[in-house]
Amino acid sequence: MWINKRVLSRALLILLLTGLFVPLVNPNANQIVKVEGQQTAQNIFEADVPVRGVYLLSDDNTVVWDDNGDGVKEEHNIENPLIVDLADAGFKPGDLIFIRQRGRINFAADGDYPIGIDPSLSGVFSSSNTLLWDRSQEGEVGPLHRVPDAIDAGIDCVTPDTYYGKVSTDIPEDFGISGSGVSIGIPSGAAYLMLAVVDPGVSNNDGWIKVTIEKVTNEGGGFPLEYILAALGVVAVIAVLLVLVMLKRRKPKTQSSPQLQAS
Ligand SMILES: [Ca+2]
Ligand SMILES: [Ca+2]
Ligand SMILES: [Ca+2]
Repeated sequence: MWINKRVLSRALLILLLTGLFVPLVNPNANQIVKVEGQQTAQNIFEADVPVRGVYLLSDDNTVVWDDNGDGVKEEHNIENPLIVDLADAGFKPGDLIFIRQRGRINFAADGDYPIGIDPSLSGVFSSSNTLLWDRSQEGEVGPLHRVPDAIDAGIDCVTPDTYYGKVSTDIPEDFGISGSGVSIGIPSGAAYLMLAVVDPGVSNNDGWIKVTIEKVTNEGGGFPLEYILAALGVVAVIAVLLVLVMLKRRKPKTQSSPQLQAS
């Protein structure tokens, strides 16, 4: 009878664990984003982040390498960052959004350098999509505040000085996106979000980066769905373990009763 209980409880545990962790592995398994740079029915926006894009002051150099194997080297320069029109993407000030980056980037396609996986990004909200391209300083695209309508949000991402010019690029309004992503509230007045890779020199970058922006739907919570599922999973596992412990404790009771009678 007890063995049956043990088998039953173990089976129950396995069922619960597999059932609980399937959504943890991929909570958006049914929410496949089909169109790049567009809003989906589930309010997930996905777009490419140009690997040579930058919204900060930057070196203005040209880097050449053969990126298509035809023996002819192509020129590469700094580019525009990803500029997300928040309203078009389905977001508005006051929304809590979860931004996640993934990608594979060669930070120095003209030389030997380790490949970066899911590289860190920085982002800045702005009331306009204005990005300044001031080339009055030799070898540099400025000014320091290239996003003149930047709106402060989140914890400041301290960005590195330029690689060649050794000039400070840091502005106080931007925030970092690294690791498994970041939750951030869209500040009042924001109409655009600019996103770019964190790198002292972007003109020699090759590879790809994709970003997803998801509206966090839980009201007043402030935690992404994944964290809630994980918390529920942990609670359920603890509950199952408690049941197992209770079942095990019953064993000596039933076995000790004949001994008591014998003595
Ligand atoms: Ca080529
Ligand atoms: Ca680089
Ligand atoms: Ca900064």
